[in-house]
Amino acid sequence: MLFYSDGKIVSMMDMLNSLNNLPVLYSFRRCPFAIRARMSLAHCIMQVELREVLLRKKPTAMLSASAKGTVPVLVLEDATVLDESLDIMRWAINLTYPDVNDPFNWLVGDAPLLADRLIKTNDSDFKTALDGYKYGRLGDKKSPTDYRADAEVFLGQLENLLDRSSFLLGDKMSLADVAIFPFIRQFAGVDQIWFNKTDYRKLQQWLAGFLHSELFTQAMIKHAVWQEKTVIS
Ligand SMILES: N[C@@H](CCC(=O)N[C@@H](CS)C(=O)NCC(=O)O)C(=O)O
Repeated sequence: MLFYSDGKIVSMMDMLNSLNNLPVLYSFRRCPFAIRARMSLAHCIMQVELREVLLRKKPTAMLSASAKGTVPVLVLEDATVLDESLDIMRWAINLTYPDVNDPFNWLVGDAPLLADRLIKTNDSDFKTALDGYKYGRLGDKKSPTDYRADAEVFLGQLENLLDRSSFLLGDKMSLADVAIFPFIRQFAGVDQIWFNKTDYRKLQQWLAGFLHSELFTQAMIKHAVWQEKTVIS
């Protein structure tokens, strides 16, 4: 059955979603930035209307919410737009646990500077090395193995931290773990045999723990690509 709503023909499911008035998350399943956002939303048991997009054919509704054209994008009920994955993570945690002072310790009260530094290195130097290793660059003087060696600087730092505790900043999972994990997963997947043979034993265990976690399983549930409705004017 189809309904007419806000100038659009919409399906029963869309109608129910709009009545529920959930925040809308534009996402791409494999994107590590979107994975970290979805894991945080799952951790906070936050319901959203997930709109799976194709990066080569981004929906107009997503681009009008955020012109920079990256996922994830979260559009709140009051039309506020969060288009940085870390902002989405922090928003979900602050909203869900405002009075109880971050009971899961995700915002790592005693080590926020280290968390920030790790995430910044992950999102800049490590991400550049990961892309060079995974995709290579045409006409680039550096080979994928050079990029892999660059990436190993960060892997070494993570291994040292994980040698001291089961998660990066202590014995509890924190925002830093969840923010960084999807990128390590992607790195390991480029050449799994090589990664498994390295001496990053603690990092391998940490990665395996996440890959088998309920949080990751939930974040990776498959969604059909969201179809934008035709506006009838
Ligand atoms: N700083 C952004 C980066 C997000 C980002 O770069 N996402 C990639 C996908 S993994 C993207 O949307 N790229 C645009 C494209 O490929 O067209 C964030 O943390 O949300």
